[in-house]
Amino acid sequence: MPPTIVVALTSFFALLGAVYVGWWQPIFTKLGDGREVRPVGNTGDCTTEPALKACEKIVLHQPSGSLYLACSTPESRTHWTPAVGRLNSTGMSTTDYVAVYDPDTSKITRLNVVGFTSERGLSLHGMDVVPSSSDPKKLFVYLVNHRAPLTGVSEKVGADSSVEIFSTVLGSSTMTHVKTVEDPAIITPNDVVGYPDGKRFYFTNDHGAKTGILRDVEILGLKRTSVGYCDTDSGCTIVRSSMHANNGIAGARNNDTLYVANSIAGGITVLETQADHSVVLADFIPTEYPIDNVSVDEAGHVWAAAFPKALTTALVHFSFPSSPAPSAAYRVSLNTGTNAFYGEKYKVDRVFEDDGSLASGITSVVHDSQRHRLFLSGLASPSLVICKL
Ligand SMILES: *[C@@H]1O[C@H](CO)[C@@H](O)[C@H](O)[C@H]1NC(C)=O
Ligand SMILES: *[C@@H]1O[C@H](CO)[C@@H](O)[C@H](O)[C@H]1NC(C)=O
Ligand SMILES: CC(=O)N[C@H]1CO[C@H](CO)[C@@H](O)[C@@H]1O
Repeated sequence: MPPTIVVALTSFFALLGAVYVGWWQPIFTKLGDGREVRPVGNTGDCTTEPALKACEKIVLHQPSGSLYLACSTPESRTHWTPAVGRLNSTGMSTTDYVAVYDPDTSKITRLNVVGFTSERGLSLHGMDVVPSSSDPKKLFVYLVNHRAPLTGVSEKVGADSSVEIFSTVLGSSTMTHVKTVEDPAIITPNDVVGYPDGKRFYFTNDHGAKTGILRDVEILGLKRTSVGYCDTDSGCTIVRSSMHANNGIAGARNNDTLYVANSIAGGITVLETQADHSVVLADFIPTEYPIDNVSVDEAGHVWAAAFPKALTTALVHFSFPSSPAPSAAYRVSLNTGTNAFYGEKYKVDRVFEDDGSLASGITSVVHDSQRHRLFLSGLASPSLVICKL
């Protein structure tokens, strides 16, 4: 072999090695390659509710202790989950539903939909449930709806996603459609934070585009995801772009803070909303594991579903929901300890971790700080999990 080729090949493989070690390996490590599951909080008083499967998002109604859940079927999720590039609309469920779960009685109520005439049905994902500012018994339900496209092949054009606003009353068995919000700024919606007026919300786009090659390499660090704001009277705008791997979004009630989860590199971006609905970057809270959906409890703690082994969750569990994926939950609180002086503003505690035999493929965790209950649920999970803390 002529020396120049040897040199060229050697350099090529050296470069490949360097790229692997310098770039890929940290990503794989972050995504759980070689990581051991370190169980915590999973041996106590936990129960499962297998009637509530594949409930991607759970929202606590704090005054009553009831849980609202956006549910589907594990089977449908394997075909149709636009957030993770599953775009076989032939296999999608159009009968996803919002359920209300009363942890005291274990009663499950599936909300019947009233006044929603679209033949394209509901294919649920992110959700928020917000008591109305004028009547606390009235609740607004904001739902991400991943509709199949009206024209074109779903694998090529992606989902035609909208946000649906419904209203319901605490204890009711129905929810009434208020409005469908569709807008060019709603590209790949993941999660929503609604206002108590039933008209306005913030949302995350979890990718930069519905389909395409760039979308597939966003995992390497491309900053193409965003946060948007919609007002049903005046439309939607992107209020922060060039973010990496946005996923769940949560707001503290009566507070201007928004928390956005990074599902690849981990960490929570803290944004402050302004009077004109723009947002400014306030902080970034790093976490060891990639995290998913975030929620804020009554005590102001931020709870995040985390993936000890994101590769198992994404590659195995989302394809074969019956095979378990390890799950974890983080609690983030303001650091009041002495090291707060040295710049550690937040304390991140790993409160729950399980190898998947109790809590599998968890993507959403919610804490009832009054009743000391932790709820865990997942995109394709076999059941809701409830633990006493
Ligand atoms: C899409 O879903 C349908 C219905 O479940 C299924 O029959 C078909 O095999 C799926 N296509 C692919 C490519 O997985
Ligand atoms: C909102 O709540 C968070 C956490 O509880 C706190 O850190 C932040 O300062 C609050 N912001 C405002 C504007 O009250
Ligand atoms: C709102 C919501 O539930 N968002 C994310 C939760 O976790 C799954 C798994 O990664 C994501 O696909 C969702 O987008």
